[in-house]
Amino acid sequence: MHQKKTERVDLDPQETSEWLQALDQVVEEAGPDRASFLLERLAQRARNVGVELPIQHNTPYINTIPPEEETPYPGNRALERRIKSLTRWNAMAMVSRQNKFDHGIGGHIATYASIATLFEVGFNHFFHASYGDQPGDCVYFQGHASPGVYARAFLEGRLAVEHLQNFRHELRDHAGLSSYPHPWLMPDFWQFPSVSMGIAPINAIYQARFMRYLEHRGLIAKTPRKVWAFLGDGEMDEPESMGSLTLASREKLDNLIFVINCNLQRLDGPVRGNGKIIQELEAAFLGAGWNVIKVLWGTDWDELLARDKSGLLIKRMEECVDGEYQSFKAKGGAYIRKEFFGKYPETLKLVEHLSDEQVGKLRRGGHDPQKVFNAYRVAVEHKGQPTLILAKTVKGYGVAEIEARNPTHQQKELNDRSVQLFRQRFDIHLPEDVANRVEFYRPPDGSPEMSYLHERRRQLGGYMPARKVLPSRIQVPPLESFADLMVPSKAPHPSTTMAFVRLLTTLMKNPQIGKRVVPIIPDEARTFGMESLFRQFGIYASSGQLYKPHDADMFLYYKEQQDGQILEEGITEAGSMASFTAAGTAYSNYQVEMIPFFIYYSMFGFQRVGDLIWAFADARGKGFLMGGTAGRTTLAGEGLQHQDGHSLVLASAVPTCAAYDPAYAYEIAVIVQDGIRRMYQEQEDRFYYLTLYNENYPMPPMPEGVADGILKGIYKFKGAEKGKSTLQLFGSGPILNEAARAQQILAEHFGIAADVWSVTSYNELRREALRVERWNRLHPGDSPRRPYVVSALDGAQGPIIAATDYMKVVPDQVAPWLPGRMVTLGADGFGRSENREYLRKHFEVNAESIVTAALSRLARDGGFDAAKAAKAFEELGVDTEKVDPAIA
Ligand SMILES: Cc1ncc(C[n+]2csc(CCOP(=O)(O)OP(=O)(O)O)c2C)c(N)n1
Ligand SMILES: [Mg+2]
Repeated sequence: MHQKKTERVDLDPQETSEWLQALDQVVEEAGPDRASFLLERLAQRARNVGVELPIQHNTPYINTIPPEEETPYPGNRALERRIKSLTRWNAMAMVSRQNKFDHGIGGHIATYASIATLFEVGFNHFFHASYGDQPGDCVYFQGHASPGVYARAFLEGRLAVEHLQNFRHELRDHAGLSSYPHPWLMPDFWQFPSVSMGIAPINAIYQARFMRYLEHRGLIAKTPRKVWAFLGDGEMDEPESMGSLTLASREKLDNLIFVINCNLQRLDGPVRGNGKIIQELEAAFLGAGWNVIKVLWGTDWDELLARDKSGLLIKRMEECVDGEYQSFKAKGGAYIRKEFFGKYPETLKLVEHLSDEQVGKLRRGGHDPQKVFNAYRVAVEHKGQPTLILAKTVKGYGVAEIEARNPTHQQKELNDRSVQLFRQRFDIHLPEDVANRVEFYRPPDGSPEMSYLHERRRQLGGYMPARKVLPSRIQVPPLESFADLMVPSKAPHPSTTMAFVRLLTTLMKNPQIGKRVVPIIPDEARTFGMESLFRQFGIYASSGQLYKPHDADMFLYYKEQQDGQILEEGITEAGSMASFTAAGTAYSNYQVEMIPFFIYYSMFGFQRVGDLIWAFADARGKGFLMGGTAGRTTLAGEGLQHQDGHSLVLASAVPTCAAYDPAYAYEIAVIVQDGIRRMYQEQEDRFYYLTLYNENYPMPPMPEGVADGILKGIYKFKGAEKGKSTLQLFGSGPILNEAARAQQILAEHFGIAADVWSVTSYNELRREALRVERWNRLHPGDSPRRPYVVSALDGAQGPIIAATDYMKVVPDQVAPWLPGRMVTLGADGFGRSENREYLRKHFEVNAESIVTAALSRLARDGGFDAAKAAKAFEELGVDTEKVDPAIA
């Protein structure tokens, strides 16, 4: 970065003046575009001949669109103001009333107060609910501005008074409204969960990209559809908010518009008290290749700026920091005159004809429909780049005693005087009794404002937000389609990862649903042996392949194509999860059912991007998360940061996520096939997490009659070969092989017969058992039902030893239903870079450890001689005094 050199001496003022005159002349005669072209060429030449030029990523602190380039407002400003004022009223009333009746229930007034104009101009002129028979724009509403969105839906007649009265009371007799946008709680209304800061920006970027993907692949019609994301300036602090900006510019996403509500405050205080958040964001977004439009000053400033011949007004605008701008609004007109305009006699003079009240009301750009409209118009028409609109607003705008104050975010109630002032401020005309009781108000049907409001929405294709789901058009392929996963594997040593890749290929070739499959990979395809998919299905690249790949003459070359099916996301689990979200909710946003598979290092899923997964569940997302290189002892050589032993624990926390830990190819086939049936054919709102391992071992054929057990979570994999078994061994994933080996050792060396069970999902077993238990609790008079895990084990004798490559708490989930029977072995603690043999010994999950646990347990129960057990430990090479891996 070059330093800005401000201290330079003008060595030849005459020459300087000639250059400046020449520039003035070009602007006058050929226009600003020509001048800009010439300057660009000059800059290029200067760089070529070694002149150092400062890199500028900021424009002056004024509106990007000059007044002369604005078009007149197309709507009826008076009626729109009336609608907006009523929306403000109802939003304020909703929060304020609720806190009176149910103190502390929460809600926000100040945020919507600042964003109202930004929403309303959109609702009246830009947000398309549909494009002909095609779904409309995707609008991510700033989450905690939800009262304003509800208030508008109420005016539109889509919500009743009872809904508003039950804001944040979902559990009352009349269904209420959720605090924030939650499709899970309001499935016909909200589309995009947005209130966890940073989730909306990254999801919006990948949504816009996925829209292009669907268009390029011919799965949806091309429309002028946009993705609008309304974000907070404080929200931009989150790494997720800004982390994917260059994807949007690289992909030329001119279907994407960010609107950042720059009220200069976050929760505690100013966003950048000592600086200017708008300038900071402008530089970052311009640097990232976005089109940036600043909307800082309202129309009443145009005239002041036009008269500012000294240039001191702009200078003053530039030198004030946000902390000062906040004070100006908090302290009012007289203070602004003194502290802002009063700095220079020239600027003070500019406002001498205005009263203090008028000075106080000089509007910021984000509160001026004329300025906002023009910014949106330019953004919508802009080609080749995503657009950022930086709209300067006031937090708590128009709410007397909280405007621009530090605690404004938390303000939930207004006293009578504030309500009175609020009404005056926005000319809110209401029947007196309605106003006094702070009640909700909707003007009668047929009134000019109601007619106008409905007509505007009719023109824009309907009401928003709204979430729609059409009947399913997906027919799941029968299990037989995956026959090669049901028979002994041809390859001598496959892994479950390889089996999955075979399944995915089969699925993608399926003539009915193959095109709906979206493989998503964060730069890990070779790790999972998926590179063969590159050539077969192509990597999505919006501009095709602009180079000849070096491996073009090879069979499996790196093939990028415009209608490629694979999303190769690069090293971003967050970005991949955002793609997974766009794909997994396409059934409702685009009415196209897509089946995403996101394949990643299992360690970097729930742990790394857990909040995005949570939002995915809220959005009723569908699809398959595939946690590759799973297992704390199975992923060898990578060590502590890579070896996952707890993603199944984290997955158990997500209510709609069914998590499985399969051992064999046929188990994967059964789970995925039934998953597609349930999610798509039956339209259940759920998704799947499957672990995939890279250990190579023979895949057995599918035993008869086990499909139901695989799906429910447990089935008997291998009964005792000889004699009646007195011991039960549970295994999952590759550790099932250790259980099988333990079965053999026990039989051959100790004459103990044991059964081996494959536990595909402790999580699902537990959930089912909890459901059954709850039913029993609520129906004490009826004969009790039995959880599946209990009935599956009918007749199975003796203690249970459960071994897993995950934490012990995973099997322990079913312990309450197996009273006193279960001993758990699992991989608690930090991983090591070792090989599998040593890892399994260290974590005590190998066959020898399983045998040890079994003998120990039998010895304690009196079923095996304790002295013999101790001797057996020696033979098995067990160090009874070794360090506990859980704390090592
Ligand atoms: C990930 C996350 N962390 C913290 C919060 C709590 N929170 C809610 S709103 C808010 C401040 C938001 O400030 P800003 O984005 O500027 O929005 P404004 O209300 O000023 O428009 C915070 C910290 C959250 N919702 N999400
Ligand atoms: Mg803010």
